[in-house]
Amino acid sequence: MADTFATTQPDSGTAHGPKGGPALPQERRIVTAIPGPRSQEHLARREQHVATGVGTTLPVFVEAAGGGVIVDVDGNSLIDLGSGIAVASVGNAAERVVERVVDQVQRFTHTCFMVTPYDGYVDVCEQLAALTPGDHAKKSALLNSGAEAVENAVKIARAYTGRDAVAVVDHAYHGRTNLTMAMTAKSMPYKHSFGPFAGEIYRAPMSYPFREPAPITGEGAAERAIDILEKQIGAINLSCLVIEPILGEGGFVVPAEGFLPRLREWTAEHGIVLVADEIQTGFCRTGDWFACDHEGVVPDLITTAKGIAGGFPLSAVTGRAEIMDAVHVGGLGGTYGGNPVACAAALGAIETMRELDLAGRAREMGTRITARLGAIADKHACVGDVRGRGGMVAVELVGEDGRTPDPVRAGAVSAYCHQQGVVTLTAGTYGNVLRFLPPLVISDALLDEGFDVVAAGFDATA
Ligand code: PLZ
Repeated sequence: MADTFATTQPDSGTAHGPKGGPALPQERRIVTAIPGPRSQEHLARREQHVATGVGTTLPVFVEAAGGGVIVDVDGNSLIDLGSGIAVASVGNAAERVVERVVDQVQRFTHTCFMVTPYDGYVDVCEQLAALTPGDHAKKSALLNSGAEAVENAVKIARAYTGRDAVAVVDHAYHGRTNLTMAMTAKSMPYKHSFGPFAGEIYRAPMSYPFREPAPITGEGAAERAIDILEKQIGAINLSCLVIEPILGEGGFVVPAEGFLPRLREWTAEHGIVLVADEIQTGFCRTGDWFACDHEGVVPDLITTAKGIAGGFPLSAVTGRAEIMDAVHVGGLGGTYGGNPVACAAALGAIETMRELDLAGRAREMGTRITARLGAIADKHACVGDVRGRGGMVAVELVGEDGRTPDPVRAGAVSAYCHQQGVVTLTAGTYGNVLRFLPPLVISDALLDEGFDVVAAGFDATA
C-alpha cells in the first residue's frame, strides 16, 4: 500500500521552470513518440486500475498545462485545440482562477450550501443573472456537472408547468445520466446497452443545413419540428423544449437563421419552457457570452457548465425567477452543488473573460480558423462543410459523393495530429466531424502552427 502511494506523489521537480499554467513555454515540442515511454508505463497502470468503459482520446499522461499547451510526462508539449472539451476556455491553471481557488481552499473547502451557506455561491448566481440573455428577474441553482444541470432544468420546468413531456432534437447531446441519456440522440457509445431509459422524451428534427435533403429555411425547419411535436405529443403536454443553440457532440451543427427564433415564438405561445443547453456553447466560446445572444433569443432557462469555472466541476440552471421559484423549498440541491472552491474558480474565470474580452478573442479566432479550414476545404474534396462560430468550429468529412459520412478519414486526420503533438477532437452523430475548441487564450502563433499540422494531416491522409 505504502509503495503504491509513493508512486502517486506529485513530482516536486519544478527547478527547470514553472509548474504549469500560462507561464509554461508556449511551444509545440515533441521529444518522444506519442505516447512516449513514460506515458506507456502510466497507461499500463491505467489499464490495470481504471474501468475499460472510460475511454481515452489521446493516451499521453499530463504533467502540466496552461495557455495553449499540454505538457506530458515524457516532456512533450502539445498544442491544445480541445480545451478538455470546451472547459479550459480561460486556459489551464489561469492566474485569476488559481489565486481565488488557493485563497478559498485555505479558508474552507466545504460546508454544503444547503446546510450553512456562503457568499461565493450567491456571487456566481449574481454573475449568471447579469451575463445570461434577457433582462428579466433571474435566479439560479448550482450543481456539479452538465448532465445534472439538464436534469434539474427538466425538474424545474415540470414543476412550473405541471406537465410531463420533454421535447429534444435530433443529434442532441445532454449527458450520460438516465434522463439525459434518454434526451441524447446517439446510441453508440452513450446509450448502447444502458436502457431502459426515462420516458416522456419526444424528438423533433433539427435544422442541419448541410444534411437537408432539399433547401429549407430556418423557419421552415422550425415548422417541421413543431409539426412533429404537435402530432406526437401536443404542445399542451410539453413541459419544456431543451436545445443546444449550436450542437456540441452532435457535430457543431449551426441551425439555419430563424430556426431558434421561431421555436422561441412557438414555445412562448404554448407555455412551454424553452431551455437552452449552453453547456458547451456558453461563456464566450462562440464569440458572445452565450450562443443564444447571436440571434437575440432569450430562453426561459439556460444550463451552463464547462467553461464556467476554468476546469472545476460546476454547473448551473439559470432562468426566469418565477419559473425557478416554482419548486418547493428543499426540492433542489445536492451535497456538492456550488462547492465553494468551484465557485471561487468560476469567479476567477468570469473575471478573466471580462478582463481579456474573451468573447472578442473568440470572434477573431473564428475568422482565423475558418480561413484556415476554408483553404483545406478548397484543396480536399472530403471536406463537405466548414461550420461553427467563434472558438467552436468544425469540418464535416464526406466521401466522393459529397455526402456519405467518412468517420475513417476524420479519425485518420485526428490521429495524425495527435502524433504530431496537436490535441484534436472528433464529434458528430456519424463520427465524421473534426472539431476545434482551442483555449480562448491561445496565441495566434500557436493556433497557426496547430492548423499547419491539421492541414498537413489532410495532405498525409489523402
Ligand atoms: N450538454 C451540450 O456538451 C457535455 C461530453 C463528454 P457533463 N459534453 C461533453 C462525454 O463524452 O461525456 C455536455 C454538453 C451539453 C450536456 C453535457 C453534459 O455535461 O458535465 O459531461 O455531464
